[in-house]
Amino acid sequence: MNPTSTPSTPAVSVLTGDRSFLLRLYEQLVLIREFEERVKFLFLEGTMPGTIHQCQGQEATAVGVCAALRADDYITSTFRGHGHALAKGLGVQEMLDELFGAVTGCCKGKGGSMHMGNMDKGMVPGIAIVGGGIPLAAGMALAFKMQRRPQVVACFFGDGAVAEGAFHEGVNMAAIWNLPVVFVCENNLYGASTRIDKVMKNPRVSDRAASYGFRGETVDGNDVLAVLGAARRAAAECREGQGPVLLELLTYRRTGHSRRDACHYQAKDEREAWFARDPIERYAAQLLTRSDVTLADLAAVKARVIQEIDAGVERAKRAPQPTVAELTTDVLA
Ligand SMILES: Cc1ncc(C[n+]2csc(CCOP(=O)(O)OP(=O)(O)O)c2C)c(N)n1
Ligand SMILES: [Mg+2]
Repeated sequence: MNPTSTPSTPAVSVLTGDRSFLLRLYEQLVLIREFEERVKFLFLEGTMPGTIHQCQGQEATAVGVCAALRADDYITSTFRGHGHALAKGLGVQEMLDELFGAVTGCCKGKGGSMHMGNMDKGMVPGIAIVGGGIPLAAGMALAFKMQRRPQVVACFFGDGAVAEGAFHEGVNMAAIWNLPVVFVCENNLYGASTRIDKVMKNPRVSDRAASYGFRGETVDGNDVLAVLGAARRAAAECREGQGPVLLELLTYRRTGHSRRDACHYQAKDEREAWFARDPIERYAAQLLTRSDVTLADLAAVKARVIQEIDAGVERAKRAPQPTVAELTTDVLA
């Protein structure tokens, strides 16, 4: 294995790829954006409890990576996990119910926004400790390897996790044992309000892989097909026992770090440049270069998504809340 960075080239062509698969990717991107926008509204309106960390602008990282995985592969996520969850196949209803604290939520209403997950669908509930998912992913991958199961773990984390001790320990362990982990750094340039160049002398995250002896790659994280291609290559290498792989996905958070953050630290010209590279608009423009995809097709996808969310919110508002008797069930520590 050659521990160097390679430029990414999309493995899936928008012109020759399967139409329904490509439209499904579009649907997932739109679903994440619309879900997040609705959740923001519900939160600001005061209908929804708790706080939220949202991923508008980063949809292509979740969709591209999860589309490269199999149903029985796993992901680990962070406090910013709504997009990862939807992309891994969690349902709108179980997620909205969870956000409303209902017993019908994916974590029975006890996890909320920051701990979204469903083990049956291959998502470990979100881990809010920055970098906390990295050693855990290495441990899961070690179990897969020891049990000779052909599964892969994709471990999502932010640029803020890269300077944590957990990153070094988890990544190094995965490297020495060739564990099947795709480390996915969503580099959105900021850890809360701190810009990456204030905390990294070498801001190219994928370079770190070479120092541990495995392959790293920097990818345009706002190009869903580029992400998909890189993630497919990485997952295949992991399945062949040539893992781990580090993918650095360059992207941008359009909203504040959490809902109370007005995001004043992002420069106007920087925001404008990234907004012009919006992952959904870019992918829509790519899709429309096909003769068999029309604006009406894309509008129909969006209408379907909005309808699903509308119905989900109405049900979630009426979903049953846990009783006091359930306070200590499923509590392990
Ligand atoms: C170990 C640890 N330190 C600090 C925090 C507080 N905190 C929560 S999110 C965050 C910033 C994380 O930035 P990044 O990893 O880049 O993820 P992003 O928010 O950009 O998705 C911080 C410092 C935490 N949750 N865990
Ligand atoms: Mg970040």
